[in-house]
Amino acid sequence: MTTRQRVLSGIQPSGKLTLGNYIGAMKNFVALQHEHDCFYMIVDLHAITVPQDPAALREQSEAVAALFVAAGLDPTQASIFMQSHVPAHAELGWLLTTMTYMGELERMTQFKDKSEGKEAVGAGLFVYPSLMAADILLYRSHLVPVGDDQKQHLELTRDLAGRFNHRYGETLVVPEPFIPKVGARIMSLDDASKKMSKSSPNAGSFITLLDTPDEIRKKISRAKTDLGRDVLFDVQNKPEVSNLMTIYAQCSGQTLEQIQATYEGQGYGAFKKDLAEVVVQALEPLQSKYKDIRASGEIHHILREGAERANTVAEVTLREVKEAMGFLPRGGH
Ligand code: ATP
Ligand code: LTN
Repeated sequence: MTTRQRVLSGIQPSGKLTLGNYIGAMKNFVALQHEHDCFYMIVDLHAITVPQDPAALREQSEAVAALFVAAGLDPTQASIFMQSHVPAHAELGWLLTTMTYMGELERMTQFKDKSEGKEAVGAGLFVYPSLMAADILLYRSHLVPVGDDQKQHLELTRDLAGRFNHRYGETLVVPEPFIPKVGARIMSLDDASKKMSKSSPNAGSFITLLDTPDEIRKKISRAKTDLGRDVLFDVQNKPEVSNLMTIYAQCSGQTLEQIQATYEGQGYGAFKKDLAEVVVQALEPLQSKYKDIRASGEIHHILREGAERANTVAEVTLREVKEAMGFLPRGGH
C-alpha cells in the first residue's frame, strides 16, 4: 500500500485542451486520484498573464472543468476548482514574489518563449512562476503531475519552499514533480521541435480533445513526417514520426515496438490513416461524456464544492505562513 500523499496540479483555461495536456498531465491526474488526496484546478489567474477575451475566458474555464470530469476525474475523489475562487493563491503569490529573485525569473524558458518578439509584455507573465509556487505550496503538496515543460517551474518552487523554511522555520513542504515516462512532451504536428500548445496560432499544429472526427483526420493527414517512409521510433533522426508514434501508443495502449512491427514495410500513409482512427476512438467516450456534463449544468456545483474544500486547506497554510513572516494576526490584542 502506498502512503496517501497530497497532490496538486493546474491547467490554464487559455484555449481548448490538447492531446498534449491530456497525455502529459490529465492522464496522471486521473491515475493518482484514488490513492492520494488530490486538488486539481483551472488556473484562470495564470491564463490572464496573456490577454484573454472575457467571454472566451468564461467559456474556456467551464469547458476545462467539464473536460476534467469527462476525462475521468471523480469530483467525490478529487477537489476540482477555479484558482480565482480561492483568494489565498493571489495572496501567497504576492508573498512569494517578494522572495523570488529577478535572475531566477529571467532564466525561465516559458517566460522567454512567451515574451519573445512581443512589444508589450505584462509583468504578470514575468512573475507567473511565483504564483505557481504559491498554488503548489498552499496545499503542502508532495506530488505535482505535470508535463516535461514545467520541470523548471517546479525546481523554482522547490527552491522557494526551501528558502522560506530556512528564513522563517519549517512551514512548507518541498514538492516533487510527477512526470510521465512516455508522453511528457507531445510535439506540434507541424514542427517536432516545438511542444504542442493550445495557444498556438496554427490550429493545425494541435489536436484538441473536442475536435470532430473529421478535424482529427484532416490534421493527422497533414501532419509533418520525416524523410524516408519507415515507421520507426528514432527521436534524433525521425522526430515527426516518433511524435506521432508516441500519440498512437498513448491513445491505443500499444507499445512502440508493437506499432513499429505492425507498420513494417507499409509507409506513412497507412500508419497515419490508422492513427487518426485510434485518436478518434480514444476521444469518443470523453466527448460524449463532455456533452452530457455541459448539458446538465452540474459543473457549477462541482466547482463550488471543490473551492470550499480547497479554501479550507489553503487558509490554514496562508495563516501559518503569515504568522511565520511576522504579520500581525487579525483581531490580535
Ligand atoms: P499554453 O499553450 O496556453 O501555454 P499549454 O497547452 O502549454 O498552454 P498548460 O495549461 O500550460 O498548457 O499546461 C497544462 C499541463 O499540460 C501542464 O502540466 C503541462 O506540462 C502539460 N502539457 C502542456 N503541453 C504539453 C505537451 N505538448 N506535452 C505534454 N504535456 C503538456
Ligand atoms: N504553469 C503551468 C500551469 C500551472 C500549474 C500550477 C501546474 C499553474 N499552476 C500548479 C501545476 C501546479 C503551465 O503553464 N502548464
